[in-house]
Amino acid sequence: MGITILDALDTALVLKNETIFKKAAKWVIDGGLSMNADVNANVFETTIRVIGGLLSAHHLCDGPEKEGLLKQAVRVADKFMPAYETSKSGIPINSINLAKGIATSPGGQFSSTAEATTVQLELKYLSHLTGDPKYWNAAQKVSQVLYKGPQGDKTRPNDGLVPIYINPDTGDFVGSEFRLGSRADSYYEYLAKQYLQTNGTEPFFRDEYRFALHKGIKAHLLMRSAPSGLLYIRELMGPIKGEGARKVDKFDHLVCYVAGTMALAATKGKRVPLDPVERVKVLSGVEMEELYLAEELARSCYEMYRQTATGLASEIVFWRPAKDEVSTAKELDKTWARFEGKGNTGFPRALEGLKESKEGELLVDFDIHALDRHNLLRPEAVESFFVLWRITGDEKYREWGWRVFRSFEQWSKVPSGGYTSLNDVLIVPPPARDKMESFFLGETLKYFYLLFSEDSILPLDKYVFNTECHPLPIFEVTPEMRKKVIWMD
Ligand code: DMJ
Repeated sequence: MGITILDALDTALVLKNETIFKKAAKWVIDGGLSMNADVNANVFETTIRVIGGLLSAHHLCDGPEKEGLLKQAVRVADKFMPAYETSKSGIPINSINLAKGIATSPGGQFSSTAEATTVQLELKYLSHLTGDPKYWNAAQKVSQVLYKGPQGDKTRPNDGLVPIYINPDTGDFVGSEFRLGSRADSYYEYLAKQYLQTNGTEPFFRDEYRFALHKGIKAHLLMRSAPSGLLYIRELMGPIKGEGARKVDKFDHLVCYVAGTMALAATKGKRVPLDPVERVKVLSGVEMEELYLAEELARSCYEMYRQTATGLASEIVFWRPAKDEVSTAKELDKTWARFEGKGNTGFPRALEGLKESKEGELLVDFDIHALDRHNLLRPEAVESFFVLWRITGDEKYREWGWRVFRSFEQWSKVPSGGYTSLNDVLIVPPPARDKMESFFLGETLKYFYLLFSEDSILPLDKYVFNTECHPLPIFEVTPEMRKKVIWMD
C-alpha cells in the first residue's frame, strides 16, 4: 500500500484533490516511509516510483508539504547511493538491503540494462534541486561506462541495440538478447529524454538515441503484420546480423511506450500541424519519419486492445509477419529519402495503405499464447495516445483512449473500490486477479486524465515525464553546477 501512496501522490495534485494529497503527504512526511525492514529493495523501482513520485509532488505542491517531500526524496536517494558507490564499475547493483544499508544482487544476478539506465532523470533533477552533484554523477557514470570507457561506445558493435543485462563488476553487456520490451525498454526512453530534460544542452544523448533508432531498431527489428500491414518491433537473439540471428515476432505491451518517446524526440514535445503538407514545413524528413513510426506503432498498440473480446490488451502478443524486415526498412528509407528537403511535395500515400480489420474481428494480426493473456492495467499504450494527442491534435487518439478507458471501466473496476488486473482478456467476463499495481494510479489513470485535459496542464515542451509518469520540469544546468558534474559531450 505504501508504494501506491507514493506513486499516486502527484496524481492527487494533478487532479487537484487536496484532501487525498494532504492525507497521503502527511503519511509520507510523518514517518510512513520507514525504510528499515530487512528486505532487498530494487534500486530502479524505488527510483522511478518513490524518488520520482516525491520529486514530482515536491515540484507540483505549493503547500507546507513542499520541503518535507524533497527531504524524503533526499533521504531515499541517500539510502540507495551504496548501489552506485560500492559497484566496481559504477553500474548500479540491483538492490539495497534496507536494514543493513548495503547493496546486494539477490542470487548473484547481473543488473538489468533498463534498470541501470533508468535512474538518470530522477537523480539529475535531485542534484539540480539540492545543488549536490553526487546524485547526478552517480547516474551519469553509467553513461560514461557504457559509451566512454577504454573500449569506446559499447553499443556500436550492435548498431545501438543493447543486450538486456550488464555485469556491474565489469560494466560490460552480457548475452545477446535484444528487444524493446522487458529489461531494455526504458534504456531507449531515457536516452531520448535526457536530451530533453536539460533543454537540449547534451546533444550526445539525442545522437545515441537516433543512432539506436535508425541503425538498430529500424534496420534490424521493424516489421509489418499480416494481413493489416501494422508496424511492430521484433525481438532478436544471437548476433544482430548473419547466420545465427534468430528473430521472433513477440511484442510486449511494454514496447508501446516507444511510440510516445519517438514522437517526443521528433518534435521536442511541440504541437505540429495535423495536415502533412503543413507538417513538412516544420519538421525535417528524419523527424517526419520518426513521427510517422510513432503514429503507426501507436496504431498497432491500439489494435492490440481492439482485437480482443474484452477490448483490453494482453501482456504479450505474437504478430503475424507480412514480409521481411529488410523490405520494411527499405520502403521507409526510400520514402523518406525522397521526402527529405523537398518541402510539400506530397505525403507518402503508399505508407497509408493499411487494411482496416472489421469491428468485432478478433486476433486478426496476432496470436496470444495461453500464458500471456493477462492484463496488468499497464499504461504504455495510453501513454503514447496522450503524447501523440498533444503533439498532433489528432482526435483519433482521444477516441482510442476513450474506448480503452471504457473497457477498463467495464472489466477491471471493482465495485467496492479500485481496479484489478485480469487473468484472461480473451474471455468475457474476464477472470480477475485481485491485484492493482501501483502504476495504475501513478501512470495509467494519470495518462487518461491528461489525454482529456487542456494542453496547458503539464505541457510537453516544459516537462519531461519519468518512466513512471512523474512529471519533472525541464531545466538548464547552472554554470556553477556544470563545473561540478560529469558532462557527456
Ligand atoms: C512502469 O513501472 C514503468 O513504466 C516501467 O518503466 C516499466 N513498466 C511499468 C508499467 O508497465
